[in-house]
Amino acid sequence: MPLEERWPRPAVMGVLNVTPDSFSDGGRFLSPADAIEHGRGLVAEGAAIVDVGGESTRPGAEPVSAEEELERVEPVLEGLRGLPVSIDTSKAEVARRALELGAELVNDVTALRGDDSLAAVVAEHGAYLCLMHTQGEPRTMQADPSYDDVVFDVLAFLEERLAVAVDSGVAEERVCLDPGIGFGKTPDQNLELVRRLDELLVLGRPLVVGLSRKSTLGRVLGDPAATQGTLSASLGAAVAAFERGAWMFRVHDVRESVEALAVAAAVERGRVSA
Ligand code: HH2
Repeated sequence: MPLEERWPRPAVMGVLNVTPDSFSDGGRFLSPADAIEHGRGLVAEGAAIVDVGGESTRPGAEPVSAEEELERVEPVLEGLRGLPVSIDTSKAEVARRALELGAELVNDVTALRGDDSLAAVVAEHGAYLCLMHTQGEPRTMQADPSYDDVVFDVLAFLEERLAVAVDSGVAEERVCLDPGIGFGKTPDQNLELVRRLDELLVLGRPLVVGLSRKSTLGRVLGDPAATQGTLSASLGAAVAAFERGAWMFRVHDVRESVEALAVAAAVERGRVSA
């Protein structure tokens, strides 16, 4: 089934970080029982899919081994069996185990550049795949981001990575693309990407955006040292991205995001119900 049918727009992807160091919720769901309860709650609040991640990708984060990542995510995936789940990983070994445990989508922030074996694992399982743009590695990506034109550069990158995925046997109808807000971009570059998000629609694939609580939102509200954005700023950003064609929204605050996007979608339709 094409991704657009599996998760109709606007689809909310709830974040479930099983990490000690994620920038907005690190350490909160390290115990499997807490993480499972939180994940179930996200679905109850209207998440179309829960994105389980065992490695932080925030600026400055240190990489973790596949063993450590698996140790964090396996019990959580077991506890969420039967619910729609994605695995936020760039490692083939972690993705394989997650797909065996029922995950449907692999969310790879390296867009298949982190592990040569990942594309084959996705293809073999007929899984869905999210390819995200980033410039540089998490440890250093905010040091000096530079682009000719951030939107053109991101577009060219995603086009190339989509071709790589398809050449590796991943069905194009199962791929979604993400400009990677906050990944090797200045606040102004992030805003430019959202402003011109519709230009990425030429790629013909659903667009995922992760703006939730990101520091650019705090900068907009006047704090030059902000490391996080607020809930209300996140909702404003999600609606702005929706109006420019975004399909899936990776968020921490599911209920509020579902409600905000339901209204944005109703306005787009000009009708209460679909
Ligand atoms: N952002 C983060 C992590 N994964 N995946 C996609 N597709 N798009 C994103 O924008 C994105 C992502 C970073 O946010 P968070 O999960 O809150 O922090 P951390 O990476 O530290 O876990």
